[in-house]
Amino acid sequence: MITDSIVLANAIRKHSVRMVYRAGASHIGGAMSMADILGVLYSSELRYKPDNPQWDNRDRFILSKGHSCVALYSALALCDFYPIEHLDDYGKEGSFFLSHTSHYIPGVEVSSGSLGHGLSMAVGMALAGKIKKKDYRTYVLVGDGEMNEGSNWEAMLLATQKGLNNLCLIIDYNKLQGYGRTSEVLPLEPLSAKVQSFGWNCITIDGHNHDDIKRALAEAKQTTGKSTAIVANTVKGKGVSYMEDELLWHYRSPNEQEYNQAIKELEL
Ligand SMILES: Cc1ncc(C[n+]2csc(CCOP(=O)(O)OP(=O)(O)O)c2C)c(N)n1
Repeated sequence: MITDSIVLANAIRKHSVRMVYRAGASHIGGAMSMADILGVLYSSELRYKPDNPQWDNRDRFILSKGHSCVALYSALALCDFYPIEHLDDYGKEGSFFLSHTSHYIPGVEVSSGSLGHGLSMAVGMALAGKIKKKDYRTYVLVGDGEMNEGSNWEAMLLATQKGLNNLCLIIDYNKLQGYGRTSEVLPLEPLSAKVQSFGWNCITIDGHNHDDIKRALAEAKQTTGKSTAIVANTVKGKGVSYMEDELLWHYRSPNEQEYNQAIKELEL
């Protein structure tokens, strides 16, 4: 169990790069952009029991952008849900560590990867918590490209109708998606104003600043009567110089030399 969010985020980044390199897999850029958010959530924010992943009163966390699963798999291993060596199975034939988030992994609430479904599921979980008078909170992390999916906006309407203040949406706003800049593919701006016009509280932060992330999560907890969205401004590929803000690293897998350089930079 790692209780320092910065230490945890850095470890998540290193394991994520290693997994993607070994498996020859994709999607490292979006894993790196959300590592700090996971670092804060799993070191101090979420309520969970690694030895009892289905504990009824756990906080729920849904990674909706399931293509970035290496970061979540790493966080869960580093927080003792399973041995760290299990990460070596990622992408291997017969392994449950699939290249999109799998609910067969302890600590993973739902399988995801078909974009645009996590927020709807989170609304359901938050609503169930209200109906059952449970005090767990529900968090869902989506990509900015993923916010192009109309289902998200429908889910937001329902959250407002139900007054789900136990629900927190975090948007990993790294400004890049699979095939280009979000501002060019299908712009979201003015994002904060749009979210607020749906009846949500909206907080905009630097998604790599741990104090910012903690403050926003604390404000979300204090908010009454409505759900909170945190628009986290991030950089795709954050932490590795040649990956940062480069569309290429949505799909590309590092070769040996690139891998060694990435690890060197992350160890500085
Ligand atoms: C419904 C659906 N359509 C298309 C895809 C293919 N796809 C995988 S990742 C991706 C881009 C997602 O962009 P974003 O949400 O911004 O993620 P990030 O940049 O954080 O990796 C797309 C289109 C998918 N997984 N699901």
